[in-house]
Amino acid sequence: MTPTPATDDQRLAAQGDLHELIRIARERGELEVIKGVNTYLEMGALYELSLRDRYPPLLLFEDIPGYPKGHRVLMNVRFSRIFQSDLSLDALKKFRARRRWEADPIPPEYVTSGPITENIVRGKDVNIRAFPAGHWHEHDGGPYIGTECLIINKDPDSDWVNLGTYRTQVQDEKTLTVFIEPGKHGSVIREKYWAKGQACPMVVCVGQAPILGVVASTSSKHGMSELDSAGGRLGKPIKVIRGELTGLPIPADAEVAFEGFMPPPSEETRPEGPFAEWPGYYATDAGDEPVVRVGAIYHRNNPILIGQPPAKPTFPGRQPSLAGMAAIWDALEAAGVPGVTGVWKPLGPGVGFMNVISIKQMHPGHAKMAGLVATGAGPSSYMGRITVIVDDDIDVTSTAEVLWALATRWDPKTQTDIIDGCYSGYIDPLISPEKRAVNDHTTARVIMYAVKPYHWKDKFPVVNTVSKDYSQEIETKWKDKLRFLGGNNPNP
Ligand SMILES: Cc1cc2nc3c(=O)[nH]c(=O)nc-3n(C[C@H](O)[C@H](O)[C@H](O)COP(=O)(O)O)c2cc1C
Ligand SMILES: [Mn+2]
Repeated sequence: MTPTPATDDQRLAAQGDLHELIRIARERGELEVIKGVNTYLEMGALYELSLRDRYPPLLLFEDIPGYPKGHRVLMNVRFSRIFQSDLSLDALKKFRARRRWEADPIPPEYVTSGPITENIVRGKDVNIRAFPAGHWHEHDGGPYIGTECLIINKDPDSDWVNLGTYRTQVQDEKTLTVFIEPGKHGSVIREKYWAKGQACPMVVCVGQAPILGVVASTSSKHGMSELDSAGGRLGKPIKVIRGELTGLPIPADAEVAFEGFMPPPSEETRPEGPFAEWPGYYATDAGDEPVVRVGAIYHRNNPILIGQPPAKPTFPGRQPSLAGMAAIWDALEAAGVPGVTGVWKPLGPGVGFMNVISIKQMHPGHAKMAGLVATGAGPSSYMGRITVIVDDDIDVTSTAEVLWALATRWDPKTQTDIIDGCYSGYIDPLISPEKRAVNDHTTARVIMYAVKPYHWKDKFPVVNTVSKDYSQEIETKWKDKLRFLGGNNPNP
């Protein structure tokens, strides 16, 4: 079944409110309520089975053994049909056009209470283990309560409040570890406190309006609060309360938030991970990460925690999002590459590793220009690995078409560039132990120019296919009379 896309109104309502998302999904028949599932591996295995579907249902786990009745886990929020558009070039073009009018940021509105203050647990009563956290994959280092979560901290030198999505492991009743890659905003901010010998005030929110998960996991400018961009996208301020211990803003209609302090690593670290990552591997062993000492828990009655662990990117439900492709297309245009007709990430390599760009070749060296920019640009450089440039007659959304272009238009010897030492990440399985030991997280890139060579493109053999226009004319003429075109054959 391929459910129909949601309407703009449905999408906006669901973005702003997790309970509204569940209501709309139930109404559309896209909610699966599952009772009696264990958080240890079973929940993760059911989640993976749901990814066989291009548009997996929302999974709502209830009556979870070992946890208070009413404490629930919701999965597939970001992959639900309500938020996933059609995977077509047309949808990508519409996405780019719509995003250009993106609204101005709206700062949050401080309130004194909300659903999140229905229960406040303080000090010695704090028990993180009362909340269901999936131990998602067999070799994970422990339960991860934060996958699609918000880590909230504030720059000590300005008003900047940052929201980032960084995985959060349960260490004990009162301790979490948060894994933040160096350079990410949450890390830049915490280091400022540590430099002064202070613990960084921090909030970890593990169930919230879907829009907050989107902004927290998308890179935005240094100094720009994701709370403001979420408000802008919804067209109304995000309501927040002030945390009792830290003064940090906590979304007032969130489900569960842990508040506390992260001391410098010189004071305390715990073994964190390993964790099954999105490239489809455990690329690293456990490492030492700083802790959050949790001093207060805020939660709704019957809270819903969001679970969104990584999964091998070959599952149909793990299709890369249009946002990533749009960002690359924008970068190509910003760099002045003319004639781009398509950008795509095929299913399999996941959000990184492989990008396909189609161009209408306009001058000698045009394909090379596109290839070099697409390989080096911000949105495509991190864990990029493979760039394929194809002509504009190739449908970039079809892996078969892209492979056909490679098989027939790409001369490996003369139409390839290999560039060494490019930006990759610690989760790249191809970084050797020797490179890891010296923090060299770089790998090579290949650019394959699967285009008709420019200087003899007009002499390139003609493609063996019926022209689009004639094909359409004949389909229209015959479609009522032939079963393979969806009609009824009067002479079966
Ligand atoms: C589900 C999910 C999990 C993520 N986990 C991590 C993580 O564990 N550590 C990390 O550094 N980034 C992680 N990211 C990526 C960051 O959220 C992303 O880089 C974001 O821009 C960080 O916010 P910042 O730009 O304010 O630092 C994750 C993204 C998603 C969608
Ligand atoms: Mn940020």
